[in-house]
Amino acid sequence: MRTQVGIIGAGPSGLLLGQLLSRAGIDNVIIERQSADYVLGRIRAGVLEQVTVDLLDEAGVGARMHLEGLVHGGFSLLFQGRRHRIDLEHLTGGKSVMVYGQTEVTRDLMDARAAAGLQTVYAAQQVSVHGFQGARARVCYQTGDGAQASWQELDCDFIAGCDGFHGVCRASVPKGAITEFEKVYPFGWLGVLANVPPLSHELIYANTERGFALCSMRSATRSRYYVQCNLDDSLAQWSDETFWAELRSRLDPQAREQLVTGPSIEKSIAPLRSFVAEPMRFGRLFLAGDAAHIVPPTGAKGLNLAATDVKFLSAALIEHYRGQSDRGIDTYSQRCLRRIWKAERFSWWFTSLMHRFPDSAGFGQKVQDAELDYLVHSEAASRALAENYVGLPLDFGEP
Ligand code: FAS
Ligand code: PHB
Repeated sequence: MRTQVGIIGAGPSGLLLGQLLSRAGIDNVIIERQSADYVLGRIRAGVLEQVTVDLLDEAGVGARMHLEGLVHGGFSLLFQGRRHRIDLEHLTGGKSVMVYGQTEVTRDLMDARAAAGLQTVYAAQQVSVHGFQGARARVCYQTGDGAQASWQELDCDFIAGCDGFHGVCRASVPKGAITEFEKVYPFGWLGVLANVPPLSHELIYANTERGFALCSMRSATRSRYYVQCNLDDSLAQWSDETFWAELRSRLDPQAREQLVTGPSIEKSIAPLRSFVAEPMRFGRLFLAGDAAHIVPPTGAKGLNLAATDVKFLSAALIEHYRGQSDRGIDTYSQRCLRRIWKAERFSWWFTSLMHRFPDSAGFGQKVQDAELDYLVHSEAASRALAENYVGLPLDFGEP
């Protein structure tokens, strides 16, 4: 089989890239190791920057997002029993964020791909990538199982590694050709999805003596909550009752009053890490999204960074195939990394500010308390938080 761009991974990065390339007439095939239902079953991001909203519109998949998504002009910080609203619209000259779950983004992209009759191979096994440093790249994989198993080979001009943190593409780059930067945090997030109305119309980020909590949502009838938990916690320790009691203990009195509890429809524990792999291009292989970087979810940057990688990569490949130039391809990695490192910094800063660290009692805690107090009483400090939260302009800092 042959295509112009072989895309590994049918998460938001791979699906969005496939959609943008197809709309520009560039042939592509997506190879995904899980089933479509499995991909849709992963509950992840919830907040989209305007850059991501615009890109989904450009990809022709924004209709349901504008119908069902929730535009948020602010959020609150809760600490020492009091809430402080960060007025995004005022602080950023009118910008906002869109609350629309990653699951729905993925579903919209999958539906558009199917409607266009584009090829996606689900449940592909033993995927491997070859030849990307040479004249032609290829992807090998197995379909079917048992007696029906058969090996397939996909010849392509380029491979887009959209296969997430645990994917095969970054792992296939020679060790000496790639540098990895990593910070692992000493706690995780326990997340619960429940069909209950959100306790507040906007998100609440809480820093309390018992740890971090986040009150988010997916719609007016579906809520998403998180509490900071120990890295070695297991889901077996967290019954719904235990979770609701712990969340309640991390809220202010008014929020406790408004909290509606109910059975969880999804519950998961995610470790938190900051990670960047440099560079992001290796001959005919490009890394995009979580395959190249991870941020702690505090700043809601993961999915949004993936979207801007895809924006730069799709533009570069379109420019190449239109015979205009290879400047986009040659500058892809450095353009992405400028934005990625600013988002890594913000996500690390916001995570450090809002979580309780086991080894930072005493002086460290007093400094954290002082920074929170300063942040909500300084318009300049709040503006810095707000402009990073809504997403820096794509050309920020460019000469
Ligand atoms: P993804 O990991 O979403 O997709 C990669 C795809 O590649 C997967 O479908 C995988 O099955 C496939 N794949 C992997 N190996 C393969 C192989 N060898 N062959 C073929 N396919 C392969 N971001 C936020 O902004 N807010 C959040 O709250 C948030 N919560 C998160 C919670 C968790 C547990 C995780 C892991 C991430 C979270 N993120 C969050 C970040 C997340 O939203 C990512 O940024 C987003 O999924 C990135 O999308 P992709 O780059 O497409 O990677
Ligand atoms: C979510 O709704 O899942 C969400 C929202 C904001 C974050 C992280 C997760 O910072």
